[in-house]
Amino acid sequence: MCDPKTLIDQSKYPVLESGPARDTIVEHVRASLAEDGCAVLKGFITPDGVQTLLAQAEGVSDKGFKSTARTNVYFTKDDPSLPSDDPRRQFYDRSNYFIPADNFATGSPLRDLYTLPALSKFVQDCLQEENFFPYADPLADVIINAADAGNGFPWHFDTNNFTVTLAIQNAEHGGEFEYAPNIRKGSENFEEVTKVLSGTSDQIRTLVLEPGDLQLFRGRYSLHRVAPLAGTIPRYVAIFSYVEEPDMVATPERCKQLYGRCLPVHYERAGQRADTFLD
Ligand SMILES: O=C(O)CCC(=O)C(=O)O
Ligand SMILES: [Fe+2]
Repeated sequence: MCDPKTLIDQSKYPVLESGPARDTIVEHVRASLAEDGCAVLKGFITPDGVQTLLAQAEGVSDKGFKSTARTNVYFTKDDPSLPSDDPRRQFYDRSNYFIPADNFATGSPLRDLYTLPALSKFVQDCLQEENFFPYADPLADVIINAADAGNGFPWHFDTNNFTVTLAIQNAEHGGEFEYAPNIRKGSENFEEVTKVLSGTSDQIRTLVLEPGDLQLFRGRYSLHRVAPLAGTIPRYVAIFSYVEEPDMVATPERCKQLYGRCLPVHYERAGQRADTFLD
């Protein structure tokens, strides 16, 4: 068992204790988030810390759920009543898959980092969210987004307000994080979504995240993707989820879609019995 604090480069990011240095970093992150909904803390995790997290990711790399289902930008089902060129009707393959949270036990580096109270407090202060709780979903609170050669994680809007990601390993080629900041603020803006999908938008920003970088991102309003990637090295990014209410878990439908399975808690919360649940 390692002390999760030692994974963080505290000389560069003294964020676990209050003081002027922490305040400066919080201000910087808030300014970036206000500007385009995204902030990156380069080298937040030390090189040794990255190796520790990579070893953990590699140990469970076969536990991901590789869904063959094609997804649209909104994670919704096809609606044949809409015109065929509507962005809601554009579906894409993906080569990413999630390694569910129950592969990251208490006492393991990734979960201990996620549950480090001072780190959660720092993230909350940066996001300026009054209602802020760790996700209570045992399959989804802290996961790894893994991607093999292929399409990556195609363009989408997140269904949650904010996401915290930690880059662990890059692919050999590609896998950049691309986003069109705030194009959904105010309206659905299907016109700009269509431009992004067809590669004609001039609003796309590209980030090359390095292992150890921490990213805070408001993905509900900014269309984003993990660009296609190539080579034999998988891309690994840890995703820390926080929500606005305590004790929240995903719906059984969402769980099945992302992880290929559910736990009793998902059915119970949905008021269903596991043996009678039909998807
Ligand atoms: O892997 C990433 O960098 C981002 C993943 C993402 O967009 C998501 O999980 O919603
Ligand atoms: Fe996303």
